[in-house]
Amino acid sequence: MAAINAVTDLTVEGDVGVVTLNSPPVNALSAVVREGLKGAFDAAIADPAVKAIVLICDGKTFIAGADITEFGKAMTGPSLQDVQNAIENSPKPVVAAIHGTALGGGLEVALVAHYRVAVPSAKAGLPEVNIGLLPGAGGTQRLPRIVGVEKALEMVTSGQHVPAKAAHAMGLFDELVEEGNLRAGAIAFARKVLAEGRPLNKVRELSDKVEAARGKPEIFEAFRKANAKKFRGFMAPENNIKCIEAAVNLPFDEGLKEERRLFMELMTGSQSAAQRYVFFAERQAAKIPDVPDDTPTIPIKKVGVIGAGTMGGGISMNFLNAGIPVTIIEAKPENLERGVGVIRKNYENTAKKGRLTQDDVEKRMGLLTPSMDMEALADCDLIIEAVFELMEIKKEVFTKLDAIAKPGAILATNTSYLNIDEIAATTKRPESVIGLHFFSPANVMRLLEIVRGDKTGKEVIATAMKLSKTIGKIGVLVGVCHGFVGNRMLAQRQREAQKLILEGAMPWDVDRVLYDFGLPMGPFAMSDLAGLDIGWDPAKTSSSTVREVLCEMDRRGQKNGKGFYDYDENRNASPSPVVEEVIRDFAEKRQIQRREISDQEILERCLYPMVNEGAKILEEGKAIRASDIDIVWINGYGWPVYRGGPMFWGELVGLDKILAKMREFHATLGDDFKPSALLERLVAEGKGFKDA
Ligand code: 3H9
Repeated sequence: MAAINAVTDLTVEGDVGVVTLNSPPVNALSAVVREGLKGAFDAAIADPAVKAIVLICDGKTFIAGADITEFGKAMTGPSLQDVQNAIENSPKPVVAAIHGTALGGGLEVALVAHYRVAVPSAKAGLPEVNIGLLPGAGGTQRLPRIVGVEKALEMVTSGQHVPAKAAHAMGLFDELVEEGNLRAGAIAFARKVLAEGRPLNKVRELSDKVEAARGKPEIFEAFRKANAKKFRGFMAPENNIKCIEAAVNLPFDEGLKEERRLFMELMTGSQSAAQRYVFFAERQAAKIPDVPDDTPTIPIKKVGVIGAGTMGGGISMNFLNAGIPVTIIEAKPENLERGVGVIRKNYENTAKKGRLTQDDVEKRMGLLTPSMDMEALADCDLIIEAVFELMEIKKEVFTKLDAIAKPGAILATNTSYLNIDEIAATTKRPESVIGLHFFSPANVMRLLEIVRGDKTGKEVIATAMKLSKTIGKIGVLVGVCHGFVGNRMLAQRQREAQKLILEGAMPWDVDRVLYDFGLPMGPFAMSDLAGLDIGWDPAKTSSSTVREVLCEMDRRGQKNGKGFYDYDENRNASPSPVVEEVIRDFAEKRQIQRREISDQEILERCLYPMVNEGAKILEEGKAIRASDIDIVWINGYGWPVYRGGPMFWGELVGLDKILAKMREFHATLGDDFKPSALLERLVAEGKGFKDA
């Protein structure tokens, strides 16, 4: 065995040279990896004993892509293209042996090999779109030549990881070899290639699949149209599509040039910078400075959920999906029955769409035990309360739980605003109490705000963080404050939106500006969707807000066809002249002089106070780092990922610019705009949030 460099070996086994790469954690194509690969292939090609070459990786995966940490820095060592040229132009057949995930640049390396074999658990994909990029090493030109234009479009714009079986069926993998036996299987395959005198297949030379789509621009137009909603605001999907178009319409080398051009356009733009930041921010969120990775965790084998309403049901589904039994509690039989019925209906609907089998539905429902007796929670390892959002009720539940739950069980509350410490104080085990704030719909939304109380134990925190992964969520640890991170910042935006409609804007102006910014919907469309009458009490109403007035007029939102907007029978919204009148009248009665409000002011008024509030949250230590706040907003509130979250975006705008506006608003509009001390300090010192 010859070591080529610190991460690459070349072993000659009879007539086969085996190039082995070992660069943890994911064999990303860093400078040292490219150097090793180039050296190993040059050596294998020069060695007369070697007749065929296998490329294989140690560790948990084949090459998972370019090294994202190198992006934006000066390149050292051989380029990826140098490596690819060495492989593709090798006069000896090259077989890529794939396990784990062959992603991005990793798959692009495999695509210049003459053959690809994989174990059944392997996956392949071009996920660059997820970091605002496109496959920039020939992937967009080679992939459609193997899998055809439609599948290539789907793969590059979704970034999906295609399982080995499907990859084999579409010709991406030439052969599947026995699990756990990749090396021997790949060597045997290479010998078969030699014995049968098979050709040196070069994907770049294939043309039938791309020719089939030539002169058919309608394929691309239809694809763009079908995905317009999903791609809204993103630049990368469009550039990926253009590359596939180039593969169809241009000779290979010209197509490569176009791919390069479109790649660089994305690479130098702010969207990819934001999405790459988010990639690392997500992983960073899992790291808690005072709760090290080796902190023991509590095994969660059984979960209890109190409340079978929308939240309780959605929360339960997460655990059932992960194969963890759930006991769900409701006080009234009809509510229990309805809650369980909704869970079943949700699963049945998923099954109808073909995303679950009937068997899967039954398996999940089989893990659910409905009960009206809190005592049934005695053997649960984790109990999550999802009852009405009222401190007195929560306290009552926790007092009971304290008496029922087994020692060491985690007692969690799904409160979105309330003080966890106050709730924990009703028990004799505050160290076991934690907030698990799920976002509605709880079985869909990826965010889990994990709220750490004053006394919450480290094992409990470590368990909650681990559990968030088990149920496919991204857990972000936050501290106790009103509304925690997400809702506390949301309150800033909501307040300004309400003020703006009295000062001169209309609800649809505010909504349009925020929608165009990239949010899924504005605050007023959101209120209509949720129902204006949530929390509205007809007995106590006093026309004190526009919303109250609308409720008094029986404008309850989408559900009865009128709210801030008017709705037609298909729930299409249009601005409501009635609401316009209500707002004007409301403002007049309060002697608010209405004026022209620009889109820019709407944006600044709604979003700058959020950045400012984020700074206060950081300053108070309620979030560990600014990037955690961004992860909350992207995954819980639909902040567009290509804008990197409010804190990243704030820096992109310029903290000095935000501070100047906050000061201006503070002088004219009052204390809602008081700049945070941290913002003041960072601007004075010319620093960013990461230095906070
Ligand atoms: C590309 O290839 C461009 C080319 O087309 C063109 C070039 C010209 N780079 O996710 P995990 C780190 S773009 C650097 O927790 P898992 C990650 O930060 C790339 N670092 O593990 C983490 O570090 P830490 C296209 C990377 O098992 C550690 O590895 N490829 C990279 O849950 C473990 O990661 C992609 O976009 C990287 N490329 O999932 C694939 N990847 O421990 C991106 C990971 O310090 N990667 N790290 O926090 C993934 O999707 C997942 O990491 C993977 C493993 C599925 C591979």
